[in-house]
Parts: sequence; structure tokens; C-alpha cells
Amino acid sequence: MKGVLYLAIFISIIIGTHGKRYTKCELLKIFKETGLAGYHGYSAANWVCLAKHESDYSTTAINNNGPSRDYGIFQINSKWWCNDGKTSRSKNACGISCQSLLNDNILDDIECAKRIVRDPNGLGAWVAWRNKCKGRNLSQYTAGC
Ligand SMILES: [Ca+2]
Repeated sequence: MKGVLYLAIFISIIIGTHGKRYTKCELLKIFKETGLAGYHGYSAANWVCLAKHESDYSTTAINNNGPSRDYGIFQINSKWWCNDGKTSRSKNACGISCQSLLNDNILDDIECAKRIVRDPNGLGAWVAWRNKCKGRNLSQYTAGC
């Protein structure tokens, strides 16, 4: 019986920490449910466009910038927002581990994104949003959902 218990725990750990590639419509639904859609004046399409061009909707995306790294579906940076234990003078303004930005639960990622967008630059904090989403027709990011 003990073996079965350990196996169950092991499987739940694997499932719980496994990353995921979301679909556009899955994200749209979650963004509406969590109030990210419309948050700080940015429509759902802006957030979907951001996730598309930062991570291609994948929670396991990591980009190493040298002194710091970007994590997860919103590519949140370890210099300012999360702690990865290897970024000098990290501010960790969201008060989270960067590892928690790589699993399939994006609720904490969304809370951190809300914190980031409240800064004066808004979504302009994300280079991909400035280059691929800002001022564009974003109807494709909500179409068909
Ligand atoms: Ca997460």
C-alpha cells in the first residue's frame, strides 16, 4: 500500500509541475475569468497577442538574457519580478519563484502580469507587445473563440 501511495504522490507532483501549451481560446477564457481581460484598460486581445509573441502560449518558455532570465507564458523577468536564485540584486516585486511561472497553472502568472502592467509603461513593459501588438488590428487573437 505504501508503494501505491508514493506512486500517487509522485504522479501528482509530475502532473502539477508539468508545463503546457495553451490554445488561444483557452487563454481567452481564463483571461476573462480572472479579470485580466480589460485590466488596466487593455482588452483581452492585447493579452492574447502578448502571450502569443512572448512565448507562443507555452508555459515552459525560458529565455536567458545573460544577467537575468524571462519565464513562462508572459516571459516575466527575474531581474525585477520573480526570484530564480541566480539573478543578482533581483527585486522580486511579485514575491514569487520564477519556477512557478513554468507550470501549467497560470493564475500566479496572471497576478504578476497585473502587477507589472500597473507600472507607468503599462503593456509597454513587454517588447513583444510594443513590436507586434501595439496599435494593430488584434481581432485575429479573439476570432473563432
Ligand atoms: Ca504558474
